[in-house]
Amino acid sequence: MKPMKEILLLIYMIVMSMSVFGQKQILSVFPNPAETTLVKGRFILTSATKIYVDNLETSGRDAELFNEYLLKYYSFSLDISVSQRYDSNAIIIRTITEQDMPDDAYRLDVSNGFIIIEGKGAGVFYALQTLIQMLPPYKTDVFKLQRIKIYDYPQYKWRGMHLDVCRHFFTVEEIKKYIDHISFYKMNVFHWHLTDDQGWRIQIDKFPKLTSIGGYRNGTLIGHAKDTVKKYDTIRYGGYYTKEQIRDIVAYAERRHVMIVPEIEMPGHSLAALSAYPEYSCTGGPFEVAKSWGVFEDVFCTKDKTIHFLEDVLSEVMDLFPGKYIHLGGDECSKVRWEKCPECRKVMKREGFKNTGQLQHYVMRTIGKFVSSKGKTIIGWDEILEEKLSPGAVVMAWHGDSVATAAANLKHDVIMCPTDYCYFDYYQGDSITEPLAIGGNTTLEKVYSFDPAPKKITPEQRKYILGGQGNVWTEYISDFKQLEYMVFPRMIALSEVLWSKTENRAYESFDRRLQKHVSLLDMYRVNYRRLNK
Ligand code: TNX
Repeated sequence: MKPMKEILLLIYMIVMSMSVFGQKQILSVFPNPAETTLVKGRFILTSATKIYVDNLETSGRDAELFNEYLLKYYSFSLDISVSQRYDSNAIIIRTITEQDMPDDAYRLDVSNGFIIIEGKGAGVFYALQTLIQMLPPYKTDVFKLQRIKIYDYPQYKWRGMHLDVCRHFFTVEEIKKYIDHISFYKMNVFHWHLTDDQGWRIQIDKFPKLTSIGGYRNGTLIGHAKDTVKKYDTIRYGGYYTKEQIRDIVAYAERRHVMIVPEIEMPGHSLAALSAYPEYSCTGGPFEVAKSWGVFEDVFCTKDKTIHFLEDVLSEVMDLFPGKYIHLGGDECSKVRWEKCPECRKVMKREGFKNTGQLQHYVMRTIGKFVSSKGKTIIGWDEILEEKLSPGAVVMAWHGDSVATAAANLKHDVIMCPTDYCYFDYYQGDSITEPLAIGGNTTLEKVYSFDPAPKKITPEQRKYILGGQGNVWTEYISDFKQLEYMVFPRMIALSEVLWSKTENRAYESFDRRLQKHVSLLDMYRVNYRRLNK
């Protein structure tokens, strides 16, 4: 028998180690912050806690969003004011411009009587996302927060999520929710794929038929495009965003420090536009908005008339989106029609081209020049590398390392989204038990193992890798519930890959933190894929 004192000491040590374990568990923040120090003690946040900001227009707006969040999930909000003198029991928020701090960095100090937040750029907003993730996953009006010091900043500046709203349409409310999800994990780009064969989704005043005709299809494929017998329903399907709705969404995203990159596809994936305006094709049509998925042979003709049409469309698009980038697509363009088209032949002769592949480059370069003349930067899928890259074009590398390295070598910025790691339309588990998807197999662990820097890249080329993004093509994603299922939790893994330092990343710790984090997702009623226990 051990003496009583020893037993008591043993019990004390077990209890202490449990509480330390408990403290560690508290910090299930995604993406994992750069530097974290746990301090003994707690900060008690209640409805009496006050927020002091240095500026109502900048940090004040971030604080308001924090309040909206508190109100939504905990039914109370805090008093916000500008002040130089602080009572204790307060959150003090300051925007800083320190030169030696990385862009969008922040400090979050949950200390005795105060929570102090300092952020550069979007840093204050990010600090508040970290704080939010530390709050309890149930409704209460007393938060016992672990004291902690965090210094945090991103590794990559492009941390994006893409969404295809053409194959299936998502409402304004759903798009806003998607933006909420993106910004919650400190991601900062929403790549909005607005036009494709199966639907044109953006109002263009000069060409109203783009949406009235191109916005709707007369049925949709049932099952998989690879099924031997193709079956379709006969339900008219579609929708589009008005300019007013788009402006509203742009402002919504801006408040959450998310830049929207609109994509207008050309010269391929353009059947919806051609159904509305067949005169911009090679054959004159008629065409039907596509009901199935894949690559179609009817694409924009390369004649001047079509180029002018595209420029007019883009002028209206550029007016709507204040961001620096316009995505012009450029992927998967069939050359079959161009081969036989007298108008395309004329362009080839005039430009001295030997093959139709050069026409693809011609469209991207001509339109690219137009877009650049308006002060914007163009982005294209990596097929734009095939002939010659347009000046200043950013390459979205979906085919992986070799195209990315080639583009970086030419001193072009690159966004990484290789299919194997970043395609969230791919299966995330056994295709027999998962809901129908396009194919592939991209598990959570696989996404977590993604390294945005291509394998054989030199330090010089590496500077051109802006970051990466998850792509969500929606052929087999017909509603928001399924969208969340495909995105969660893989997007969380990607957010960490793009934000956190490589040395702070280990799958086991990620998995452990995630087990805890999902209780927050339950509170938000996110339809995430259950974790493997
Ligand atoms: C390829 S990725 C496409 C899309 C499809 C996707 C399905 C890219 C630039 N083009 O049109 O939806 O595969 O995964």
